[in-house]
Amino acid sequence: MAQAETYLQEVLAAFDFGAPVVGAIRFGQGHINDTFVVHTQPEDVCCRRFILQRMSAAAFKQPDQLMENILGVTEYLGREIESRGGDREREALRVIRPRNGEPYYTDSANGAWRVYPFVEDTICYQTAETPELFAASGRAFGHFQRLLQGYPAQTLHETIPRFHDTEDRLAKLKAAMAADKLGRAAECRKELDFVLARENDCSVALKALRDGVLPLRVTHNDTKLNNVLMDKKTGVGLCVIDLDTVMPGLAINDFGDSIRFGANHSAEDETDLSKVNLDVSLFETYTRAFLEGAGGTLTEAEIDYLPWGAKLMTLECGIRFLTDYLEGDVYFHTTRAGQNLDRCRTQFKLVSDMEEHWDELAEIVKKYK
Ligand code: ADP
Ligand code: GN1
Ligand code: MG
Repeated sequence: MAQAETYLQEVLAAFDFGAPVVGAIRFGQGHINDTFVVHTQPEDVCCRRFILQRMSAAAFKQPDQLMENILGVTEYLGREIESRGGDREREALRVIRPRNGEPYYTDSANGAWRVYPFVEDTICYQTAETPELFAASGRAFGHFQRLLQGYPAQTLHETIPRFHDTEDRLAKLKAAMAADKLGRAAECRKELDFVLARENDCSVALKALRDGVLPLRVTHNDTKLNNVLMDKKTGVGLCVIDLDTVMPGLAINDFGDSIRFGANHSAEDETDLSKVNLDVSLFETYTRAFLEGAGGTLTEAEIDYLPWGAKLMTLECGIRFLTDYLEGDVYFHTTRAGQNLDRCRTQFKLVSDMEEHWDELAEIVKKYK
């Protein structure tokens, strides 16, 4: 697919921003969509901004279904937030339809684009700079789960089939390894052995789901720290964004993906693994905040399985980065050679750390039951 920039003029003309557009530039550090910030110049204020995104065609095969989910979820969240006396415009995303009234715009090359108002006076963090910040994200994601507790899960489309099916992710890694399209497999032997030694782990959460131990819920499925906007003034986790993967899933995965990304002090693609360490106290901070935000939504079994959520989301993400590396970096955006392999290595380092601290993690979650 051609560079998103190629279609920008066409796409900008397809939306009514309510004022002249003065520019659009790339924005954010997401790995999946092409995100732009659009600046407009209304008469009443000096500038009003919007987020314009081309949804990743590699990740999302059915943009119509994806946008149906997002419209349903954002409208439901809006009503829940309003009924609790919150500010709907700042605490939830709102889809702005193109001039043709569809939920999104399809460009001349079949790219799918959507627009949201830019939520101003917020900060999007890439690392948990303080425990308070990490706690704020935990409360926001826990609360998100609580707000959507009554959402009719059966109406949601599976925007990425088998998204957190770790058994399937493992099978795909094995297939990529066998195909070895780019001759990169030899370089990844150590990483593959790491995964194979944990083959049985890949089934733990799925088995608990199959056995009825863990319930299926409406979950976010991509709970990185940079998918929640923090209020600049209050520091509160204000608005959960990146709703592309809201689908039926496991609450422990929402918890776990946040731990994977935020309970350490390094970048996801750090090359010096001595800097990549699980911060157990951040694990505790997040556990407390997430459960506080969820406000009694989680069952005792779910709380017991939280450390598994952390380990499996981290292992699975490493498996996905490794698979993408072997397949030629076709899924996750990269800015340099070897970045997906570096990302995989940080994930596996964190998995090892979690195993080392396993008893401590289990003790921590017990405290909050
Ligand atoms: P990706 O799936 O590629 O991660 P996101 O939907 O998370 O895409 O958007 C990428 C980045 O754009 C976010 O991390 C955030 O910085 C910014 N962003 C997205 N939506 C908004 C919004 N409505 N207001 C302000 N910033 C936003
Ligand atoms: C992607 O979209 P973004 O950058 O928030 C990915 C997640 C991964 C994450 C790893 C739809 O998240 O599943 O955990 O990268 N999102 C999708 O950083 O695949
Ligand atoms: Mg994102």
